[in-house]
Parts: sequence; C-alpha cells; structure tokens
Amino acid sequence: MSRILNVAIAQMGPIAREESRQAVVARLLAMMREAVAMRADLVVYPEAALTAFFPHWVVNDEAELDSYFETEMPGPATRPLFEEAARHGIGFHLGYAELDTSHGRKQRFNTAILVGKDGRIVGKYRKIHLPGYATPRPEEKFQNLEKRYFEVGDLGFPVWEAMGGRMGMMICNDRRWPEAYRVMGLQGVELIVLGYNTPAAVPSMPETDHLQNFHNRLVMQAGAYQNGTFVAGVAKAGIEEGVDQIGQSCVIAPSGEIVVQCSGLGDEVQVARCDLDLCGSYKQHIFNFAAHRRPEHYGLIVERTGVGPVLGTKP
Ligand code: CDV
Repeated sequence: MSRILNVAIAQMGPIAREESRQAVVARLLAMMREAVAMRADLVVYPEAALTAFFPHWVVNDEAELDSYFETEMPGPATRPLFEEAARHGIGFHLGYAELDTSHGRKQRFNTAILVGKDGRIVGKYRKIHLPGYATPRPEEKFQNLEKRYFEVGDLGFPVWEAMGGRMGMMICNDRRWPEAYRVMGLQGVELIVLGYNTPAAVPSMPETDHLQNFHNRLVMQAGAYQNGTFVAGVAKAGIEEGVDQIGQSCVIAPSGEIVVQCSGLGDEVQVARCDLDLCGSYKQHIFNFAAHRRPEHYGLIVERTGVGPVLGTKP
C-alpha cells in the first residue's frame, strides 16, 4: 500500500525591506504555479515569508513594527494565495508575523498556517522556541530580536489529519529541539513542515559559523528518523538586508535520508514524492514507542512531576 503526497518546497531568496506584500505574494504565486506544474499536492513556504526578517534589526517605531505583521489571514494582500490554491487544488504552508488583538491587547506571534486543497485553513501554529534576546546588542553585526517582537506561542504542537496524512508544524529554531519533534511523534505525525531564516554566521558564537549548514541538516534528519516522519524544511536564503542566510531547503524521509534539496540561494521549487506509508515501518518497528520507549525509567523528574532541572541562564 502507498499514500503518495507530492510535497513542494518553495525556497525564497531575500526579501528587501521595502518590498511590498503584493510583490512578495506575486513571487509566492509564481512558485505555487510551478509546484502545480510539477504535480505537487502541497507547497511549503519559509518562516515569515511575507516580509524581510525584521528581528535582524531594531524597530522602535510602533507603526513601522505593525507594518511587518498580519492582522487577518487571509487579508487583502494574501487572499490571492488562498484563491489560487483552491483553484488548483493544492495545499500550502505559510509562515508570517501575526498581530492578534482579540484579547484586548496587542499580541505578536511568529506564526504558520497549513491550508488545505480547498483553500481553507486547516491549522495554525505559533512558534514556541524563540531564539535571541529582547534587548538590542549594538556591538553585534546584526540583531536577533525575536524575544523582543514575539510572544512565546500558545498553541502547543498539535497534529492535524489533512491531505491524506497526519501533519504537524514547527518554525525555524523549533527544529533544533528534540521535544518539538517528539511531542508530534507521540501523536503519530507523518509530515512536519517548517520554514526558517537562519543566518550563515552567529555573532555570539562565531566558532560555529562553519557548521550552520551541517547543524541544519543534522537536526532535521535526526528529528525525522527518530520519530518516523517526513520533514520538509524551507529557507529564506541569500543576503537579506546585509544578513547572509543559509539555504539547503530539503525534504527528509523517515529514514533520515534527504529526498530533495534546493541547490541555490534564490527562489527555487523542488518536489519530493513522499509515500507516507513509509512512516509505518519506523513507527511499528525500531521506533515503536509503545513497545520500546520507557520514559518511566529515564529517571528525569520532569517525566513524573512536570518540573525538571533547568540548565543555562536566562537571557
Ligand atoms: N529564525 C530563527 O529561529 N533562527 C535561528 C537562528 C537565529 C539561530 C535558527 O535556529 O535558525
């Protein structure tokens, strides 16, 4: 038996700070049409795919900050994506900055949605692992101000039945945390989709600059294998507002092998033929959690009480 899902990864090159939403959506639409021509069922776009990645610089003006956020989804600028998806019967995953005022105050999240082939939103995820810091560091070549601009996501790591499989989402830095995969793995996830904006150099850890591409593949390949799931990771790549970002967008099989990978640092579409039934071999044998996983013997306080030792320092 096989359940084939053709998954397109739509890597983006840089977005200029002044680039309009309409211009960005035109780029996304062009890649969606390419994915349709390649017979894709789903197209996966990057994290914060509608604007330049503004956490890389200080924004003090509230109106300017608001301008990077979406207050509705779809909104006037993004509706064409939903309409085109429904017209062609293709699903999509889109990362964007979300401004939510439904609780009587401004809440900002780094958000992603999964949209079904009928153009309706299947699920929403808000990024939980926010890297960086809240106070600007003028001494660093560029900023990493996600903790300043976003709240920690409040929707957990759920999975959704969609497009014939069990789907989950994470965003960028989440992919470095094994718990993000495992929480979804425990729910039987078969495809995790995610976008990222990952600098090729980390100002606070220059000794790891040469490892950025290696770590990108390492975490996604391990997460896929250890949870018996496909992973589709999609970059915003190239030099954006002076920040050099890695590419390497790829689809990874439950074996941990890379099925397809983008080769450049610009807008680029690749499609992987994913047989979701391959997940079953891993879930029923080597990573059969019910048969082999033994959290009650791990000796971690966190497994029994929800409270565990915390290592590291608060930023
Ligand atoms: N957007 C991100 O979450 N980027 C982080 C960088 C800053 C380390 C990442 O994990 O790729």
